[in-house]
Amino acid sequence: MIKRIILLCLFLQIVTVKAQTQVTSLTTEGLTNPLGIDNLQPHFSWQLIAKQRNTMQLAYEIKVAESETGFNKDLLWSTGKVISDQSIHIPYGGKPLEAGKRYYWQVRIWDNKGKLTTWSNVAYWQMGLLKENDWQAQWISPGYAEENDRPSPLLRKEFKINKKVKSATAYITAHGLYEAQINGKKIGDKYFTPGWTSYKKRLQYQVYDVSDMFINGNNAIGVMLGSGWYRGYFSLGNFKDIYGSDISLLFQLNITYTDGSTETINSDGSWKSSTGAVRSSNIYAGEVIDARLEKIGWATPEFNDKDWSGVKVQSFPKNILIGTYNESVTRHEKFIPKKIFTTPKGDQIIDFGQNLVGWVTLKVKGEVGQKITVSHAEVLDKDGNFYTENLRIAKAQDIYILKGGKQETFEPHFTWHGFRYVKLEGFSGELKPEDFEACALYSNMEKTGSFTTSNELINQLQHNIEWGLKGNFLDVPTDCPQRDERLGWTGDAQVFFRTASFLRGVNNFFVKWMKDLAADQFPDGSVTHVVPNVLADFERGSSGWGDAATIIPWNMYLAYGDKRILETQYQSMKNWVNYIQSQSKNNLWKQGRHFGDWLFYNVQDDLFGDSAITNKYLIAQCFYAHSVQLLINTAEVLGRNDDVKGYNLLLQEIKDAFLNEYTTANGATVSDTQTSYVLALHFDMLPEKLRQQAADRLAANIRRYDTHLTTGFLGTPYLCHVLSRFNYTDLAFELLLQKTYPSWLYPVTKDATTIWERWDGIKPDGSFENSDMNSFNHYAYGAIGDWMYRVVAGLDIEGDGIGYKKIRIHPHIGGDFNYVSADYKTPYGKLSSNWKINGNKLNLKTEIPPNTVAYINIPASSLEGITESGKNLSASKEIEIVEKKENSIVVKAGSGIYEFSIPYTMKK
Ligand code: RAM
Repeated sequence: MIKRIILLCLFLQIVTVKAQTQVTSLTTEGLTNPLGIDNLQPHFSWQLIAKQRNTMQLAYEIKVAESETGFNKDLLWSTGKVISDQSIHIPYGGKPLEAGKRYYWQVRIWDNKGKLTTWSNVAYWQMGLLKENDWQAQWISPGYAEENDRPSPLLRKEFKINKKVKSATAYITAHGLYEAQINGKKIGDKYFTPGWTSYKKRLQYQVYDVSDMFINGNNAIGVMLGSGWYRGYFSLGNFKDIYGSDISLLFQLNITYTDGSTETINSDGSWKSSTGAVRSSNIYAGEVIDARLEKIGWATPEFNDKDWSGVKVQSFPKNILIGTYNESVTRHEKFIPKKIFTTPKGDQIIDFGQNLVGWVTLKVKGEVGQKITVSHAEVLDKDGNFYTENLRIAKAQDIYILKGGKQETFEPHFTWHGFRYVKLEGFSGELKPEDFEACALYSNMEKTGSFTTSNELINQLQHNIEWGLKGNFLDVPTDCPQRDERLGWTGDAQVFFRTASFLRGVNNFFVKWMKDLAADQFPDGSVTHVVPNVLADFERGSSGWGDAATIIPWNMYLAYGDKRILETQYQSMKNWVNYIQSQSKNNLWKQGRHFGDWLFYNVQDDLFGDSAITNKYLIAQCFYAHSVQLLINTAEVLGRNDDVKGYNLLLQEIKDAFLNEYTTANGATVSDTQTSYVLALHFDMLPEKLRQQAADRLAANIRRYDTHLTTGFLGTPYLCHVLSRFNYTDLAFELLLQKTYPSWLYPVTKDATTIWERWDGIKPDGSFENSDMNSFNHYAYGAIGDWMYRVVAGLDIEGDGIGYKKIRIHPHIGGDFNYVSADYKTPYGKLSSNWKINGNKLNLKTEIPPNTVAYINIPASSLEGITESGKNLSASKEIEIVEKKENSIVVKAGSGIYEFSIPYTMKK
């Protein structure tokens, strides 16, 4: 009996604890338990789980300790109770932090229900190396004379361990790329490390917890290097040695034993070097592996390296070394062959069913010296043959030479390919599906969004947008992943940023890239076309491209609510604006080379009559104003009042100049294209009284093209937003659902599994666009994703509620959709909007994260008949009715799940 009572009490306790608010998802610098933080004031964030609706944080308390169990003594930081609803980006404010040390933290909060939560689980972070002389390791390069093809160097070191290891941390970076092992096992799960930055100014190192990788007695470290971005053949023109001709390693291993003593194993003159199976490796060309030359066991202690060369100690700088905050590239989805077949030309092909970025792992059994060639392609031509012309000079070929005898497994190390199909040469006998697996590789950012609807083509479009991101977020945001390019084009990145932020947690990814943008910015303020910059000096200063300097930081701030991005980028933003100003005369930016509305609809066959050419300087003027506006917004947030004043005056002059130069007295733009109206309206270039007429002209223009878009890279992202803003959402839906060229769905009807560079990469007759520039994995046009999340599902930020502290939920019912279901992980937790037409009812289900408030726009003109969770809305105590508009009722609600049922009449 007593037992039962105790059990019941325990049960009740669990139930009440569960019903209470809990603190969860602790992150440091946006990462879960990160290693290698070199910022002395790391930022903390957490989320709340609350069963009760309308839960807010009123106060918090943070404790930081030196050990996981040390929270009752010797705290480094204890905030005490801080009255604040801030739960993201709280800077550390305790005792100074030391290099290499691990710190532990916990938080509890007081909620608005009068409850104090229990302490959260313990989270930790570990500091990186903070000063140049925290690095005891020396830069080393192979000691042998390199061959022309530059086989991948192997570097090794043996050492003894006689005591019990308590903890061990490895700090690694390279000139080139590295793959490191301890005792024959790969360290960590990352690829293409140390990642790509503006190497001469900023070189990342990675930090690994290797405590469990040692054995008692002899141990070995083995590191293989690849040329990669640093010195491999790369960039437009396929140059080598862009950052230097050396290939080098910096490796430091700090071991702490259980007896408290420490030891450091460093890269230094005692290491050995040689080459192995990887005979050459370049990003575009692919990799050549000769298994006959494999040094079996080279990274294990049993290996005999007496024939190996020594190493060269180098004096490369260590003061440019920085910690890594962006999520490194890791392995993701695996694909098995969908189809194996022979083409009309007689090639043996595997179709993996998805245009992906990564490589194929294959198993093969054959003769010694047998050569296997794996070529990659995104598409087949209209006759069904393997098509690689659009890769330009990128060979994209992996070549394997067999050792023979037993089954062998191959995959490359320091290259990647963009492909759906592979062509296989050199196999004897039939290809067996189980011997081939394609693996996608991309930066390991958290998935944050999903979007599904009742329309399968739109779902495929979403899928394609997501794969555009997966294929092109490989440490830097690239334009394309397959041809001899793969560069961080600034224009592409800025147009896609907002969409990307819905799909993945891209904050750290872009914090890094924006720092490279600033690092490579020219002294005159101009921004390079690609970041990190590997093009000629004159390749800079284009409108719509350089504006990545202002557009991305501002939008990062909106999405993630971290002011630091504005602080760190402010000078870069200002320099860009000042650069434009220096290029302008009478406030008109009318010089320089600009890409304009890149890849807009261009008539070849006079389908609709007109090519949609928008004057490049008209575009430049619009982006000039936009960048100035974003600089003003930023200056306001940072309290730089002089700049706010000065740039506001400038903005007015820029807009006046625009009106004089690019609009007629009746309010038409001189180019009279969709893009010209879209930019003029989206960036508020026109006075209030001219706006609706301009929107009407835009709508008429779209109708003139038989309800087709004609926009290129710069107009496309804002097209539907502008239509929605000026009461043309129905037309925006028509454009979205348009299936014929040019449209978003046209490629979907052509079996696309990614977003194409051009609206007509494959033409209606099945032939290809010009192979000089015809990527089938280019995310820019995927920027429509933003409108789908923000307008169709209606998930947005309300007013000044940056980081989604205040949320607007404003779904738009339209198109042929019966339902739309979207969710998005905000910094505060899950936000969702699901709407569904159910006969004469519209059901709207939405989830609002704790510690936020939402303004929900219910599509109805009166409260009559509207229920929430089965009760009359007007009777609800939890939901406040804020505003009744003509076609919507705005209600305010706190966190929780809400289910509205709204009377609905189908539109005719
Ligand atoms: C192409 C790139 C990129 C674009 C530039 C202007 O080479 O693919 O998408 O931004 O040109």
